Parts: sequence; C-alpha cells; structure tokens
Amino acid sequence: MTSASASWGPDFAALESVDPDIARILLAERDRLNDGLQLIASENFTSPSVLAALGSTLSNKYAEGYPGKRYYGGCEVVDEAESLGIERAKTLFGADHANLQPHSGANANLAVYGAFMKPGETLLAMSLPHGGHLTHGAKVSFTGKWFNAVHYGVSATTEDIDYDQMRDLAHEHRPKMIICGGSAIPRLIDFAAFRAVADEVGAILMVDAAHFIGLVAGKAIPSPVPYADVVTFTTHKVLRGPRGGMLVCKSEHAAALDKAVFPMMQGGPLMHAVAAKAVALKEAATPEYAAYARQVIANAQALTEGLAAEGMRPVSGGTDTHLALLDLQGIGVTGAEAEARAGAARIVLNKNAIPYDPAPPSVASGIRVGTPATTTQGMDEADMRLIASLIGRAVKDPNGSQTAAVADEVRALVANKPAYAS
Ligand code: DSN
Repeated sequence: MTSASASWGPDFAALESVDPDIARILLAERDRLNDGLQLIASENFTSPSVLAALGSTLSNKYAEGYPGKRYYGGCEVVDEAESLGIERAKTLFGADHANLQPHSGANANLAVYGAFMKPGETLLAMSLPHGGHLTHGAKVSFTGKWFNAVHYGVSATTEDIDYDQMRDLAHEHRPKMIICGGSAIPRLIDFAAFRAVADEVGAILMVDAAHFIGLVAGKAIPSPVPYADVVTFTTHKVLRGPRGGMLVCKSEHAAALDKAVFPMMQGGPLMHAVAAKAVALKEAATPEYAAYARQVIANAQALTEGLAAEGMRPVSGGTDTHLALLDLQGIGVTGAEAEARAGAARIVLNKNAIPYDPAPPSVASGIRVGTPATTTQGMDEADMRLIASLIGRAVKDPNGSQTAAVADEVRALVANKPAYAS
C-alpha cells in the first residue's frame, strides 16, 4: 500500500513484506547469476546506478511526446532526464539526432520501417540462418509478412558477409532499404561498402548495431554512424544499460523517425527506462568503460582460441567482436546437446545455427558465446582459457561424468568475481 511516507526508491524490504513470492524469485535470479558463468552474447550485468534509475518513480509518469512537446502536464522533470540522455547519445556516438524511447530493439527497427517503407516494398538484409535477425524480414516476423524481404548471406568459403552477393541483389531488386547487422556476426562489418551500395541503388541504409554498439561506444571498433541513415540498437547488450532500444540518425531523418516511434508505433515512453539509458550513456563515456570494451574483445578472442583448441571450429576463423560462433560438427555434438551439457555444469550459453547448417534451428550445429557479462565481472584472458577448457570438458562428456566437477570449478571461479554483491 502506498502512503505519503512510502520509500521513493528501490525498497527490497517493502517488496519482501508485500510480495514474498516475487522477492524470493528476485533473490533466486541474483543467486543464479552469481552461481554460474553467463556467456549469452546478448546479456550483461547492469550497474547499481542503472538499476536505481529503473526502480524509480519515473515509472509513474505518462509523457507521450518529446521534451517540451508533451501531451501531459507535469513533464518538466522527466523532460530533463530525456534531454540529458539525448545529448549524451549524440555526443557519445557523434550523431545528429537520438531517440531514446523505443521499448526494445525490435521496436526501434519497427519505427524505421514505419518511417521509410510501405507494405509490399522491398528490403535487403542478412539472412537469419547466416546471422541476421528476425526483424530483418524473417518469414515468421511481420517484417517478412508485410515487406518483400530479400536476403544476402555469408560466403561458403570465408563465412564472412558476401559483399558481392549483397551488391548483386541490391542491383537486381532495387530495395527501398538495406540493413546490415544481426545476432551472430563475429566479424567487423564494412559499413563503407554498404553505404556505397545503398548510394548506387538509392536505398536507405539502416545499421542494426544492437550487438556491437557497446563496442562502438568504447571506441573499440569502428562506428557505423558516419555511414548509416539510421542506426538502431538495444541498450542492454555490450552497452550494459537497461533492457530497451534506441536509435540515432542523420538530421534529415529526425522528424520522420521521431514520428514513427511516437505516435506511429508506441504510446507513452517508459521514462524510468529512458533515465536508466541516460545513466548507461554517461557510464559508457568514461575511460573505464573504454578499457572494458577493449577487454570484451580480448576476452572473446582468448575464449575462441581456447574453444578451437577443444575441437570447436570458430565460424569465419575467429572473432573481432564480443561473440563467437562455434561449429561443433567436428566433435560430434549438436548445439542443443552442448547447451544442455554446459548448462548442467553452470555455464550458460546458447545453441545457434551456423551458416549452411544441416540441422534444424531447434537442434543446430553450433553454439554462440559472448564475453560482455564475464568481462563486467572483471575476468581476463587467463579466465577465458580456463572457461574454454571447462566448456570442453562439459560439452564432450555425453554421460555427465564431469558435470559436478566442472560445476565446482565454475563456482570457484565466479566466487572471486561475483556479478552482484549478496
Ligand atoms: N535475441 C537477441 C540475441 O540474443 O541476439 C537478439 O534480439
């Protein structure tokens, strides 16, 4: 029950009193995070500052519109938070304009379609089985149902983006929009090549940077911002902010994209999430964050080399980013088996299709691993080499004889570097 004296910020004691079931679940999830290795490439551990903004009274406020142009009274305080976040995003990414309101990466992408495309028009994007994303025109997504989606993939020899195929398809189909980025791309993307092709065919270039924008923020890899008409991303992956989406764009697209986010696609923004995004952007502008971003890549490379030594073949030969895709066919283990065996030993990773995968997605021939969360915990290359050997022991162990011993070693490793204080 809320009262005049109710705590205005996160109050776990109040939650335990009012709803012990949910309180218990929150503690169990904290313990799960502290009791294993989190190698899901799209996950991370947000800071206490970000969590404080998320658990704040800004959740109460309706603020449809944008700073200074709202459809509700009483927005003068949340206006400050959103304006601060917009300025921080523009500065951090060197962008003309930023919109912090998309509730998710999918919503940010949806807004870009809303701004630039009509149903039936053509888009060109990376195919999902080769590392793209559902919202890039997959048949099960509205983007594949409402638009004519054409897909490029990776070369069978290099397993990197087939830029020649992409260019040929662009000239053949004259897409309204070209998209690059995805969920399982270990290599750097040649944004200049995409820009050149977009210019040749008169297409809008959208970069879905959800996976790697946190590395861009830390200046650890090149930025797509100078090349793209619009860059969409999530805020909770390497970037280490709250769960949510964002976009930055060139000034000539600002009005259309703002209108597409609200009122075309969304109603009231989640102002607590907007404030938490602003906090994450401030954190991402620090030298400590830049060192973290570089370490994420160094760790991913060390982990990939270690897994290769265990007989797991890195797709494309390695990684330039925070994630790696490993082909397990050489060790005779499916992605689903590897996910289950590693999970039983407290190592959380996901099965993943590899390019030209003979297995269905529910089984998959590969796994995807990423290093944002373990790097946030303070782990380094030596830890990654140990983790690779633990994964090898767990995954190449069909009868589970190693599971308990590996789990004990995992617990010993994370005990020194807990994700969250108890
Ligand atoms: N589901 C996210 C990922 O894991 O990459 C992308 O949306």
